Amino acid sequence: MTKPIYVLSGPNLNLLGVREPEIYGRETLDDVHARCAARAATLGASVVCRQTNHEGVLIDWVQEARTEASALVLNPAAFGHTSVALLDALKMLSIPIVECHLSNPAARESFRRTTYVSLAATGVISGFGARSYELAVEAAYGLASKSKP
Ligand code: CA2
Repeated sequence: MTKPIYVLSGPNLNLLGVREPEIYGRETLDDVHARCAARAATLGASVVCRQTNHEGVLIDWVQEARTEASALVLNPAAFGHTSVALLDALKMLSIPIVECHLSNPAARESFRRTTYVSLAATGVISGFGARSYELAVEAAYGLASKSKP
């Protein structure tokens, strides 16, 4: 696999480890990205990890992933519950998409039960804290290897 796995995170996740540790854990996003890089390295793969608070920037990166990535791991954060534009961008990808959440949105407020991103995702990993990202990288790698032997 020559192309990297893109690991993209949405709004407010830059504050990970700073607030609400009871929900999101104590690790920072840099720690999470380091976990992803380490997991990818054990698989002989690589990751490109980015975070943005801006919907248009996230959509630009999803479009970039269409040609530059072997698979996409996406924690859309709140945009997952609101953004049809993000869903439309994801639908243009033919690479595997693994939706990833630190918490389990289905066990939280009712407005978190609608996730537009899930309509385009190959699979979803939620509720394992920072480990959700590692598991998502592993799943993305497996799917990408299967689709492009
Ligand atoms: O569990 C997840 O990963 C979420 O995607 C996180 C989003 C939330 O809107 C989704 O329903 C589930 C919120 C991200 C906010 O990030 C924070 C980080 C540190 C402190 C407070 C919020």
